[in-house]
This record gives sequence, C-alpha cells and structure tokens, in this order.
Amino acid sequence: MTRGFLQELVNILLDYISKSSQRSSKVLDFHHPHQLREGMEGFSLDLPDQPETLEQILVDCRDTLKYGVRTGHPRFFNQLSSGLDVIGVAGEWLTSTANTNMFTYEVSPVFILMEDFLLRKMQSIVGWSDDEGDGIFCPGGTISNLYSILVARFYFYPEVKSRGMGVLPQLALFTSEHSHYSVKKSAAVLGMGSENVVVVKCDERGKMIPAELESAIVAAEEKGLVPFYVNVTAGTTVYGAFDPLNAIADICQRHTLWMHVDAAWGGGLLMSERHRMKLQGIERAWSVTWNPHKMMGVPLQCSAILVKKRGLLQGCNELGAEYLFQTDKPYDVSYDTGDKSIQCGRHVDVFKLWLMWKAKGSEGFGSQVNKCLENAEYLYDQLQRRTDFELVFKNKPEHSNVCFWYIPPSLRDLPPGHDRDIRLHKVAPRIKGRMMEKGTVLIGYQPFGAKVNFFRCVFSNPATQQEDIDFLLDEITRMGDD
Ligand code: ABU
Repeated sequence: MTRGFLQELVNILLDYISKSSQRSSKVLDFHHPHQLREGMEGFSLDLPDQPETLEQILVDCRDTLKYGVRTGHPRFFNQLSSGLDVIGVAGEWLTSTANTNMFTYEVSPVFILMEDFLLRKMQSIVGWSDDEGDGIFCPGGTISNLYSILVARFYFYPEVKSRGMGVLPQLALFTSEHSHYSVKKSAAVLGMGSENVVVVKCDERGKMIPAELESAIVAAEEKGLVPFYVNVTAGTTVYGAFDPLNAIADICQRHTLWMHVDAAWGGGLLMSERHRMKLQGIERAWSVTWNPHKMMGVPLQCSAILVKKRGLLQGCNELGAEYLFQTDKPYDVSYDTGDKSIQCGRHVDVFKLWLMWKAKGSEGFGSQVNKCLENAEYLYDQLQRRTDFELVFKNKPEHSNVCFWYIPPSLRDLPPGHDRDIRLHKVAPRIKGRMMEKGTVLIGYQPFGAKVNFFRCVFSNPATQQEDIDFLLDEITRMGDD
C-alpha cells in the first residue's frame, strides 16, 4: 500500500514537473483567498476528525499543486528564486526521506560533512585563504544577514552575549538606500533599533556612493553614535546593482568597521568566469551572505552565511546544551556544528546543492548564470527598441534585473511630470491584476523612491528562452492597452 501510494504521488509530481515546463500550461490558476478558504470542487482546507482515504489524500496533493503557482514555469519572472531543477528536486526528496537534523554529526554524519565541504568551496570561491573561513547554512538571506550583524556585534563586544544590551554604546550600522530591508529588520530584532541603521545614498544606478558612506560615518560619530558595521550589497533586490566593494572596503578598513557583503542575489555570479569581476573586492569582506536558492536555481531554501574569522560563530552562539552536545562522545565533536546556529533543530539544506554541484560541475552553474544574464540583455535590447516601454535606468543590466514601465497609448503624448506620474503609477498594478487572472505569465512591480510603480523582470530560471521574453512584452501590451 505504501509503495502504491508513493508511486501514485510520484506520478502526480512527474506530471506537475512536466506541465511546468510546457508553455501551454498556465503559470497560475488564481483564486482569491476567500475562494480558497471556502473550498474548491473537492478541495477543502478543513481538517477532519476522521481519517481520509489514501485516494482522497492523493486528490489533496494534486489540488494543492493545482491552486499553487508554477515557479518553475519558464514564464515566471516574479521572484529572485525560480526554476525547477530536477536534480535539486531529487535532492529535496532524499532529504525529506532521510528526515534528520543538522545539529550533530551523531544524527547527520554525511550531511554535516557535506555542509563543511560546501562551505569551504564557497569560501574559496569568495577568495578567502584555506586557513580562514567559517559559516553555516540557515533559513534565507534575511537570517544570513541577521547572523552577520550578530557576529559583528559579538566580535566588537563579546560581553553582550552574557551581560546583554547594557554593555553596549549606541551602535550605528550603515547600508545603502537600495539594500534589502533585512538590515533594518535585523537591527530591530537584535535590539539595536532600526533608526540606528544609517541609510546611505546611491547613484542613479542604485550603487552606494562611497563618499556618502564616509560622510555618514563621520556624522554618526559626531552625534555620539558608535559605527561598527557596514552592509554592502552585491546585487540589489530591485535594480540588481553592485556596490563598489573595494572602495567601501577601504573605508571599512580606515574606520575599523565590520564589512558584510550581502550577495544573496549576486553571489551566484561568482560561478561565472564572465561575470565574477562584478564582485571584485568581496574577498575583503568579513562576512558574506550567499543564497544558492536564487541565482544558482537550487530549490528553496538554501542560504549560507560565511564568516571570515574562524570560531566567531561558535563563540557567539554556543550554549553547550549537555543533552545534545556532550563533549565525551566517541568521535571528534568539533563536527557537532549545531551550536554555531541560533536554531536548535536545523533542516538539511545542503544535500540538494551538493547533488546539483555534482551533476553540473562549477562550470554548469557558470553557464546557467551566463544564460540568465544573456536573457536580461535581450530584454534590455528589446525595451530600447520599443516605443511603448521605458527603461527605469538607461545602463545595460549588471545582473539579471531589468526595470521598466509600460506606457499605454493614453499616456504616450503626455509630458513628463506629476499628472503623468499619477496615472503611470496605476498602470503596473492594473496589468498585474489582469496577469494574475489570466495566468499566462507573472512579473513583479514596485515603486522606488520618487519613481512610480514599474515592472522588475528577473531571470534565474535557465529554462526561460527569448520567445518567453517576447511573449512577456506582447502580453503586457495586450493587457495594458486602454
Ligand atoms: N529575499 C529577497 C527576495 C525578493 C524576491 O524574490 O523578489
């Protein structure tokens, strides 16, 4: 019975995987929350008192996929994480089957060693020497960034771990106006206050301006704050911009500040010989966030925090719970790495990455990244040619982000200014609403600073082809014409 049930489930999953790559399939079959809550033909979210049959369980599985979003579809452009890598999926299946926990070598011998190998590999790709580098896989870029601040604070003020916030001066952190909101969120979570995160100005392209950083550091000191941490972004969320790492590293060095590089999105470019120079200077970082579940196409979730100085993660987080981290176990307990983490139970995120690396090799990841960036250039070229679209910034994309407005016929003759902006602001959400109803393609939008709502297209799915990009632009035109 178990075998038959699982074989049926595998059939459902294989059918889903196959349909997700077919362009004739919808990206999504959108229903409003109240519709899903109320239940759809044969699919109810209610939990029964009596067990359902296995046949019904299979129907539940099929329907769960039916009403979800096909993030592996070649026309899903909504998120930085997308794609459906079959080896990665196999890795995730194996991980669930093994159902173990990453806290000790005792229960995860192979996965713990795989994590060690992967972290060392990633550290060497970042450019750190063999005798430096530490890290851990954790749940997503936000938590990786939180780790960087936690460890930085412990490095400068180790007594905070036992004595608490009272031992700290009023600390200041620095990050660019285009950086991810997780820096402010982490400062709030860690009790430093989101207002003590100083937001540094960027240039038109979304890169932090080093001179602005230096002035902000001096201004914070004059106000009595104590600067200690700078977050530098390699691949911003919306524009895909790379901050000038070396110039910022010089400033951090001059002021003895912790330099963290948030390469959650941009880290994947390190795998490409063609694009890795965009992260020149990353080797000078004291810590790095890198999400293989974004540009490397690893199934969610798979995110690492890398820390240059060995032992800091352990020193910062270890509590040595005696029921778990006994020191008299019959093996080298330095492999019980779980106490580096702020979690206790920790999911195995490494196996699918390890398996994909085996299947593609480093070069395969590099080609995948190159393909996604070629797609971005293709979209950029198309947008430049067309009069019904406008680019948000003129320069060629550095990453795979392309930001643009669709200009409907009614706005084409309006002069730039407030009235046009008010009307343009409503265009992207209106098209997005129609897109979700139709389900043929999905792309995100947002305002940014003074710029009204615009589309952000991102490529991280190597299955996307130029025909999908042509389709996207034509579909926006069909949905946006007033
Ligand atoms: N952690 C940033 C993810 C944002 C996005 O996928 O659009």
